[in-house]
Amino acid sequence: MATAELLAYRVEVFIGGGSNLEQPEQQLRSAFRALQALPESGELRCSSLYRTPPMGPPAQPDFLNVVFRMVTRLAPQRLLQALQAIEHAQGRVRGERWGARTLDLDLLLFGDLVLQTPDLQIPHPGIAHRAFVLYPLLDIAPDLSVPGLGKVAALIADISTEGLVKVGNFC
Ligand code: A4P
Ligand code: MG
Repeated sequence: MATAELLAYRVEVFIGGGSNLEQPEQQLRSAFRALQALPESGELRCSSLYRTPPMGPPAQPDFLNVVFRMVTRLAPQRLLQALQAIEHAQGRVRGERWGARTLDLDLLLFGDLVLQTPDLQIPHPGIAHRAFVLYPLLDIAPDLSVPGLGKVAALIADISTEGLVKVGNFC
């Protein structure tokens, strides 16, 4: 791996997983195994699993959502590439924005990094408005703050939980 793709230190990252096609729970379990196998990364943990109503076009199944936490030395762009490769390996087809998908892996937080580039924004821009991200994040890291936005526990106060169902433990 090129040096520019590796950091000199390990960073705690949070990754949002979502699926609403082709056995969503199995899709998320496969994603978990793929994250476990990433190089230069470890200490993988999961939030509870949630069933969530679709944000976006309404004529699509409910999603299952989970948030993964791990530490990694992969640089942000390298990690994004790895997440997109996992999506691709699980049959992700990029169609309509916010449409149904076998697997979506979003890089939510990368330590306290703030990054605004055309193909990668960290924190993920939707983070503050999405129950399907904030509730799993709170599960896995109750004291977590989002750079520039504050505590997850405070952000959640403004978010409706309508339709959000905690299915149970995931890993
Ligand atoms: N990109 C920029 N920043 C990031 C980041 N932090 N993490 C770019 C991941 N990708 C990032 O993403 C489009 C482009 O975003 C990528 O090429 C990457 O360079 P995509 O995965 O190709 O397209 P998308 O996912 O359809 O679009 P978008 O706008 O990223 O949607 P989201 O925000 O991922 O939302 N409803 C429920 N209930 N649960 C869900 O999980 N997910 C979505 C997708 C919609 N509705 C949902 C859910
Ligand atoms: Mg996405």
